[in-house]
Amino acid sequence: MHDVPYKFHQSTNFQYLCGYQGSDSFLILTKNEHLLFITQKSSEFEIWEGPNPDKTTLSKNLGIESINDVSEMTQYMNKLLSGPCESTVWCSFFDEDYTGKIHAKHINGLHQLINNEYRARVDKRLDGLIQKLRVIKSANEQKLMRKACEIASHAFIHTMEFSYPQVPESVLETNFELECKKRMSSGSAYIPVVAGGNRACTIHYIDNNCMISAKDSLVLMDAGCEYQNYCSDISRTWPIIGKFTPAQKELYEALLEVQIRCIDLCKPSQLSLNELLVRMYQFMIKYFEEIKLLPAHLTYQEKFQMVSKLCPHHIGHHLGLDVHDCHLISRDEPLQPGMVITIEPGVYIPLHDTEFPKELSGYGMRIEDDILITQNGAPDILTNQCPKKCDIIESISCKNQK
Ligand SMILES: [Mn+2]
Repeated sequence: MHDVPYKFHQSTNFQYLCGYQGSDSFLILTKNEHLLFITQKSSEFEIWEGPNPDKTTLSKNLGIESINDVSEMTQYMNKLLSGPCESTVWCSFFDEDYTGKIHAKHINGLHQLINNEYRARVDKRLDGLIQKLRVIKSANEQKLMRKACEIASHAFIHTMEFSYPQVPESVLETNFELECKKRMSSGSAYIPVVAGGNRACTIHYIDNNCMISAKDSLVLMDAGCEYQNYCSDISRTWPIIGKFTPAQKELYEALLEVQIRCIDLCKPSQLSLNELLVRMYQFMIKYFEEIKLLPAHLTYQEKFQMVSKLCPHHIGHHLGLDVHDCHLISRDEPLQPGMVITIEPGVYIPLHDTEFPKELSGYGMRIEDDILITQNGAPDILTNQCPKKCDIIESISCKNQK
């Protein structure tokens, strides 16, 4: 669209290192100095976009001594590189196809220096190193994440309470966001999934443009909010008419049992996200067999294959400034205190598949919480204010039946 403003979202690595919210900026950290180079608007643009930040206040707020204009950056780097210091330059902006183009006008000079003259001293793998820091949340980050989880939990309760048959999915989506914003969240952390009936089997269903009918029966919502740049990520499944059918209840309780057992394993240990995934399949075999969802004649191997089809996504991911946080950290890394991960088993029964009970055909369920791994071992469920027990879910979701 021509000439229409859009919201800027700061790069999360940049956010993590300095907290500055403006666009087109560069941060240089050396052993002795911290320098921020920012883009100042012309006075004509200040009328449209608001005043430039006051450099002294900015310096004080960010704890960075030196705030400069972006036009001075190449010159500074030239001086630094040609000086006596021979140390490596670690950089994180040469994602050539993407950042390189966006910032072309600022970094062309720098590009020349780094790709030619000083090439041997440059290492472009800074992102992975920053993620190694980001994956362990500080006490202050934990506080912000707890708040993001609390806000989203309350927004879920209000949205469940508000729901009724013949409500458009988009209205639930908007209701969730409203409840988050009422609590000073900046809004949804990602486009929520609000899926009635069989649409829940489409894992990334984000159209959210259908009416949820009584016949759809269940609604699956996967939503989270951002608070002070930190994300929460929750999934719940509830009956749109306020009561599960006996078959749905049985499946829901089996899935919840799987989720609770997996959360119990979220301790500092040798276990990694990938190992937790295997444990999840094992629990699914146990609890789904108990409710006779899995045909008894199958071998263990076949059962394993079947549960991995019933839940085609991973058990979880890291959570933080990004919803899928620290994607460069391997899912084989053991869990450590300070990590925040999601635990989100789901079960999606294919439509008209005669291998499964007819009354469950086409339904999808997911239960997702955000877990802080703690030093003392007990998993800290940051989203524990969001109800998930069957009877509580029913008592909340039956409140607004028309
Ligand atoms: Mn998630």
